[in-house]
Amino acid sequence: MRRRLVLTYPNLLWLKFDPVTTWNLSPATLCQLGAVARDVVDVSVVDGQFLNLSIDEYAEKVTENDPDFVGVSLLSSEYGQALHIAAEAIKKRKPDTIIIAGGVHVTREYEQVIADKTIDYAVRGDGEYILRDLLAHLCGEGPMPETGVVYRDGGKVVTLPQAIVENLEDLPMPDYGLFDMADFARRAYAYRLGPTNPPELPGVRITITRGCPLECSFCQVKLISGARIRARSADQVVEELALLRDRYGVKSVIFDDDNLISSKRYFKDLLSRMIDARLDIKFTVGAFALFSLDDEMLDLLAEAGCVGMNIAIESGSQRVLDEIVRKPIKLQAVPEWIRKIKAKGIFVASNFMLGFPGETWDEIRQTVHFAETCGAEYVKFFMATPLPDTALWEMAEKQGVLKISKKLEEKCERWGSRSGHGTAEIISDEWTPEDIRILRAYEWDRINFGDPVKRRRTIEIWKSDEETINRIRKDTRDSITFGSGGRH
Ligand code: B12
Ligand code: SF4
Repeated sequence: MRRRLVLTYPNLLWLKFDPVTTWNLSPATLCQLGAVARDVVDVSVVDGQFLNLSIDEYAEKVTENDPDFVGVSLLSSEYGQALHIAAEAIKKRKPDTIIIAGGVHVTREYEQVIADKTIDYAVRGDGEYILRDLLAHLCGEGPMPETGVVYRDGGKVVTLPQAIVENLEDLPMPDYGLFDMADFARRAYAYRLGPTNPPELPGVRITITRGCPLECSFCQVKLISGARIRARSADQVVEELALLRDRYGVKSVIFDDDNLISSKRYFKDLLSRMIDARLDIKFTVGAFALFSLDDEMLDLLAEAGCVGMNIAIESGSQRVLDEIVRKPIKLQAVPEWIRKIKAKGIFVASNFMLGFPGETWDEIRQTVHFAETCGAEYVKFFMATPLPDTALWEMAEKQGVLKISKKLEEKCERWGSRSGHGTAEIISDEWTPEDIRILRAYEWDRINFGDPVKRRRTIEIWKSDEETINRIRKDTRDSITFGSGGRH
């Protein structure tokens, strides 16, 4: 008899109790893993977050069909604790379940993950083939994979090198049949649409590339996915979009890639094929690298159905961009690009970060001023949060301005249950993390919601209502006082 695997997301609301301000993850990752794992086991998917299951309900649902293996996925380390809660609850109900953990958090923090004895295997890096081969091994049908797995062997932890899928074109399409995608597409983003989510319901997230060759100091992507851009073929993407539309009624998507346009040729080719296929799917682009945009690409974007862009500018100070952030943006060119994008009927949101190591209070103020005046229709401020092993971490450590250390026990606390939006880890002679926390929340509120015309426009784009918006605003203000990490 074939053995059984459940692939699952824990519910991050166990740690943070506001469904409106916590990200909904895309089941595509689980469906992608399932599409390969089904070669060796029967697979099902439980998304604890989307179903908003309590810990008990979650453990019951995951174990109801008596699985042999449970694969728990965790995207970011900010919610690392959820993994341990999930594993403990599953083992309490069914102690002989083999728990395999994977995802970005596990890829980066595997030592901490495997230190928890309820977790049997941790997988570092791209999981598709490694999970399949590990399962085959555990079913007695093959050797232990040579990469990707971290496990205990007696008293010793064995750490194999990080895994990578060199050619994404070889992967099968995510097996969306493992999940009620139609329900997900209808409900998951209903609380707020707009440029950081799919722009219309039913809508889903999609990622089609992995990796980025750039060197932004705060970013962990190179460590997770490598510097080389790997992409699904344009034909595969068009086929997947058509399937999402035809089978699950999807009308819109957000392309959520690290840096979707770092290969301009690839991206233009994809857009042309989307146009030729007359997909009639609206889309937004999650973290658009403005410095790669050109007029031809902008025309193609508009024609292919792009209705919103979230552009990552990060700072309103050229010195901070060049010396600290290391992102190749020329601020001078930004307002004109925003004007051109808006002229195509594309909504522009923009991300900024505040409180970098060595940043002056005036430079922070300059960023707020730039955000307000650059033409973006919605702006977001994030607190510079150094992730371990990034250049930003090193910079902050060297300057002696890091509030936290890399020691495991402190990392557990740091990465365990707090959300980075509501915290800041950098100190300065000129400002405190609290200053940044307060500035961020109030300036976000003032710039986006102080003006009634802008407020109405945001409500319209989010397809939201006054009450929801006011609740998100209040959560964000509360995050200053209670440290609950409200986000926007
Ligand atoms: C798209 C994206 C999002 C999307 C959601 C994507 C989704 N999957 O639903 C949104 C916008 C919601 C999002 C939110 C956040 N994100 Co984000 N996000 C990304 C991004 C750009 C791509 C992730 C992705 O989908 N990749 C494609 C899929 C297929 O890859 P994957 O999920 O990693 O899965 C593969 C492997 O990890 C593994 N795997 C995964 N699960 C499992 C399970 C098992 C059992 C196994 C064996 C293997 C395995 O196999 C998979 C296939 O190869 C990454 C950058 C990156 N390259 O990872 C940042 C990134 C993960 N995000 C980051 C952050 C900080 C966040 C937020 C915390 C931001 C915030 N403060 O709110 C939130 C947290 C969300 C959460 N709930 O955890 C950081 C995480 C850093 C860290 N170490 O914690 C990253 C690395 C970007 C960065 N700044 O460096 N994010
Ligand atoms: S462009 Fe985006 S993905 Fe690439 S290094 Fe910079 S922040 Fe990371």
